[in-house]
Amino acid sequence: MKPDLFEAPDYYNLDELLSDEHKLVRQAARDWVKRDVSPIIEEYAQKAEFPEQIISGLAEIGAFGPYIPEEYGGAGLDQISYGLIMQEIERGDSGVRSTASVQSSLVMYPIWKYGNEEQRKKYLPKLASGEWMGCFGLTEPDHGSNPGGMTTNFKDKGDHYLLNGAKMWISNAPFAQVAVVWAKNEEGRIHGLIVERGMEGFSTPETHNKWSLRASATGELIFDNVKVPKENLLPNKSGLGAPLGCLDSARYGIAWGAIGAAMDCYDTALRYSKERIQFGKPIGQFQLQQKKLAEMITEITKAQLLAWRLGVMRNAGTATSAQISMAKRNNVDMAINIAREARQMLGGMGITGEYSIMRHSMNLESVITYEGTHDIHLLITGLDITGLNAFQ
Ligand code: TGC
Ligand code: FAD
Repeated sequence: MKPDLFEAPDYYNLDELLSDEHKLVRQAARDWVKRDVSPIIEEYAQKAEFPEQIISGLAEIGAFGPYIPEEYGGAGLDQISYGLIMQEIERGDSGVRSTASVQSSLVMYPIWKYGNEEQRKKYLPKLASGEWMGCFGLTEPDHGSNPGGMTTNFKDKGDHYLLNGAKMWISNAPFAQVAVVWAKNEEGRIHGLIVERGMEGFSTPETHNKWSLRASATGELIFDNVKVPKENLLPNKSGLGAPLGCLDSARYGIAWGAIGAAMDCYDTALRYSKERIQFGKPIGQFQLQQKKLAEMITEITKAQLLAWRLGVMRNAGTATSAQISMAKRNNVDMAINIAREARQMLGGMGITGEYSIMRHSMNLESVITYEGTHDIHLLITGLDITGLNAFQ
């Protein structure tokens, strides 16, 4: 793969909206990605393997629980810092950002928000340091966009719960020590349970043959009469709103992360357009190529403004779920379109692993599907503005 020459675009001087702390946090993540991710990620994506050696680096840049309080091992940062970290990581690879998103927003967040003090103290510091990795089991083979229909269930057996069912498409599953699993009790109410690797009847087979997020490990979670200790139930929130609350946090991070992937594609195409000579001049001198680049930077700038404003509202605690849906949907769509255009600008070279664009393009096919598909987020906006529910 070519050396990482990335230079971040900032067409509207948005750095003026950031604090010194934001910029420091972003720089640390950017430097780490250049040093520890860019040189190896193509090889790991090609061989469809998660590079486990980067876990400690992710912890060091604060990517595991950026906004979790320091008393639990988190970085105690604000929502904009969290977003900037996701942006920088996804600039390197969406699969690496997935690993961090799941650990932070889908495993640490529910333990912090819905767990009790013993659970927080037991799990959060180890998850923040990367000593333990976690995964989040919501999706099932027959229930993806409609998680409320889940059939994974647990029964009260007096001194423990008995868990049965299966989850599918679970990021980090093949190597996670801890799984936050959503299941229905005997009354059909959804609860979160912390399941640990090693519990009898719990297995995590890996999902192979992915053309997308190849450097992220995906798997199933199988529960065959798993005895879960009663103290592993998350006591402070139940119902579908509990997992959906975690998704709000992860979707917000993705709205920022997608900007990173788009920036990398734009920056690569811009540089290539000045170097590649056809018909005696750089291809960047042709109007059609300039149109692509001009539209890319316009869309990136709009997405940056959307993410920044959402971050301000998240910091104030006023962002709604529907506002988060709009940003996730818009920014991932923006990134996938830019990846496609940038790929064309590189001609044949664009399909090779010499450049990051094709990998981003394939990764973004997962990003536009997970955490709520493109169409599901549109329907969430539709419901919000009309008051009419297309899901019923
Ligand atoms: P609905 O009746 O609308 O809602 C049920 C209850 O939940 C509440 N609620 C929310 N609460 C918090 N945050 C949100 N975003 C919420 N959205 C809804 C709602 O108020 C209600 O509460 P209550 O108290 O009245 O019961 O539910 P529905 O069954 O009609 O479904 C709505 C729908 C379709 C929007 C929802 O199910 C949905 O978002 N579906 C998409 C599923 C999804 O995003 N799955 C993601 C799985 S995890 C993943 O993909 C990780 S990838 C990780 C990586 O690698 O980065
Ligand atoms: P379906 O729900 O079957 O949807 C198929 C199509 O139908 C989509 O186009 C959808 O938009 C459309 N559709 C569905 N309902 C409607 C409707 N009401 N109106 C209009 N169109 C509709 N899940 C986890 O729980 N944890 C994870 O860590 C995780 N990681 C993932 C990693 C990867 C690489 C991938 C690909 C997925 C991951 N997922 C995870 C699952 C992901 O969240 C689901 O794939 C996603 O929610 C969509 O569900 P589905 O694949 O079953 O598609």
